[in-house]
Amino acid sequence: MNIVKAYGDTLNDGAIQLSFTLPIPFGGKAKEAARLFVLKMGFKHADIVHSAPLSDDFTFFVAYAKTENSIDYDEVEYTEAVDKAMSMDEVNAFIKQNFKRKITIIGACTGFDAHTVGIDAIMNMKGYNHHFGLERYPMVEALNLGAQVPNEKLIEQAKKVNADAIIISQIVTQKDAHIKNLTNFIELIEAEKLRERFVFVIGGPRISNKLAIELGFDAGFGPGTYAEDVATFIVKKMYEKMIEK
Ligand code: B12
Repeated sequence: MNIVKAYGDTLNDGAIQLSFTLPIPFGGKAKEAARLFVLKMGFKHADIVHSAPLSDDFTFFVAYAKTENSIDYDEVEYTEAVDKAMSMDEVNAFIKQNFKRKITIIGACTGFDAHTVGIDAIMNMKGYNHHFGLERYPMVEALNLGAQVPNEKLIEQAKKVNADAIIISQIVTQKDAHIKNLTNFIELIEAEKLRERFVFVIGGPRISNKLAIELGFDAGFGPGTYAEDVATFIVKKMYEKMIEK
């Protein structure tokens, strides 16, 4: 057993920070309402440490609160898609050695989602936060279709270019739009019996490896992902599939 509690400034003090918005006008009464609201959630102490009007009728709050709750860390089950990412050079060497050809990765932000920055961070030449994107990898043919790409179009293009992996970005999660869209994608793939043909990876701020696997994808990546994480997963998965054959 490894029981852990939230840490504020003393081990096991149970202190946490919450932020939320209430549809009430800014002011002292609003702060008190917010404090009582936090206590109602079961927290022991609550302080509203910041509040600001968002409009005439909406106020944003930050609260510090304390909870007695704890978690047995040893009981938590979670597997990362990649334990240790290879560098760009290592990925290229792995591809040369094991596949003896360039691999093709096609990606898009699909459905109605218009956010391109996430998929660009992974695919564009310049990459993100000093980590080059897949276009920079000499042994990777990276095709970025951009945003608002229908699932059908991504699948059609993937078949056309004979891709090895399909990678999808989903940023908008309102009303579970990402789950609905990703489920639709997998249904299309299964209907066309393409599940074994490609490696499937998804990413976005609310995507976890666990969610990806539940939805039928091979792996999922969240915030702070770099191209080398995705590339490492893809080449290892391709290798695994190759030796299974
Ligand atoms: C920039 C931005 C926009 C720009 C997008 C410009 C563009 N060309 O992309 C514009 C102004 C167009 C925009 C529009 C909208 N936006 Co906007 N936007 C943002 C903002 C501020 C930043 C997003 C971003 O670029 N992050 C930086 C990148 C690098 O991070 P990332 O996307 O998380 O990507 C990383 C990981 O998630 C992961 N990843 C992402 N994709 C993939 C894919 C793969 C395969 C892998 C492996 C990894 C991976 O790796 C990346 C790098 O580490 C966010 C708020 C925020 N601070 O996040 C809101 C936000 C995403 N937008 C939001 C909303 C609501 C909208 C609109 C619906 C607003 C409106 N009512 O019109 C529209 C979208 C319309 C549509 N049809 O999609 C909400 C989404 C809320 C939700 N939970 O669904 C947010 C969170 C703002 C908010 N708090 O309300 N937006």
